[in-house]
Amino acid sequence: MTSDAEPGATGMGPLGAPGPPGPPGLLSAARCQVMGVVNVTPDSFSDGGSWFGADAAVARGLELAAQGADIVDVGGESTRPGAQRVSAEEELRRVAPVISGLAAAGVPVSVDTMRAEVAQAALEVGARLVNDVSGGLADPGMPRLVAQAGVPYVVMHWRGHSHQMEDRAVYSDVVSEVCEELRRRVDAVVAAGVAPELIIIDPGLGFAKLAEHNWQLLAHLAEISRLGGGGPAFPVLIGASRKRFLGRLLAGADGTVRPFAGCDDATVAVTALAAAAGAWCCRVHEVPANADAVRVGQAWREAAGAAGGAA
Ligand code: PMM
Repeated sequence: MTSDAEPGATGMGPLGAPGPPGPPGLLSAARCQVMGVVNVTPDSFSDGGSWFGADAAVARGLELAAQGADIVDVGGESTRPGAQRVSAEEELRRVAPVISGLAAAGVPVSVDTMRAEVAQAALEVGARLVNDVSGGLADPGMPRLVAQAGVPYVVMHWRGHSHQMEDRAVYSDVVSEVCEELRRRVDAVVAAGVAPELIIIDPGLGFAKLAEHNWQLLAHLAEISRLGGGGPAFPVLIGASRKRFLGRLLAGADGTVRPFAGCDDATVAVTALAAAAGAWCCRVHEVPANADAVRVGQAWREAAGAAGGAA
C-alpha cells in the first residue's frame, strides 16, 4: 500500500519542533498553517461575488494576511457542485492582478487552479504554491509544470469536475479508497518530476463526498497522511471551511440546512481538531478565530506529546 514516493519530512516538524511535517522553505512552520481564501469569482459557494474586482480582492487578501493568514489562496474558478467551467483566459484575467498585488506586498500566495497555463502565469507574477484540486488529473501538463517550477504542490483527491462529482460520491470504504486514489496521484506526479518533499495531500472534503465521507476522512487524518500505509507522513491540507456538511450538521429542528455564513464557528472547531491531529494547513474563509484555533490545536498536541505529522 505504501507509495514509493517518500516525503522529505519523516515525522518531526520541519523546525524539529513537535509540529506537523511540511515542505521545506517558505511554508515550513512548527504549527498548522492558516490558508486564507480569496475567491475572485462571481459564483463560489460561500463568498462568490464578494471579492470579484481585483482591488477588492487584493484588499481582502491583505486583510486576511494582517489577521494572521500564513498563505493567501487565490482562485478564479468556482468548484462548487454543479459549477460550469470558465475559460483559461477569464480565469487568468481574474487572478493575475490579485496575485501580483499581494505578492508585491510580500504576502505568500497560492494559486487555486487546475490549469497548467494559469499556474505558470500565476507563478510568474509571484505565486509560491500551486493548489490543484484535481491533483493533476484535469490538466496532464500540470505536474510537469510544477516539477519545473520546483514549488510546493497541493494534490487533492478528486473524481471529476463539478458537474460530475455528486454522482461519484460512492465508496465502500472511503478512507482506504481515498488513500489509494491519492497514492496513485502522488506516484504519478513524482513520476512527472515533482519532488516528494514538495507534495501536500488533501482528502478533498466535499468533492465527490457526502457528509458521512467527510467526517470519516477527518477522523482518519493519520492514515491519510501516510496514504493508508506505514510510510512516512505527507503534510495534509484540510478544506472544511463553510462546507455544506457543516451546514447539515447544524441544521435546524425543521431540517433546514444552516447557511454557510452560520458555519464559521463549526469551521473553527474543525480547524482546532485538525491542528491537534497534526494537519499541516487549514484553508479557511475567515481567518482570526482559525488563527487562534491552530494555536489551541498545537498546544494540545504538544501537551499530548505528539510529534510530527497527523497522528
Ligand atoms: N475547496 C474549495 C476550493 N479549493 N482547495 C483545496 N486544496 N482543498 C479544498 O477543500 C478546496 C480547495 C472549495 O471551497 P470554496 O469554493 O468554498 O472556497
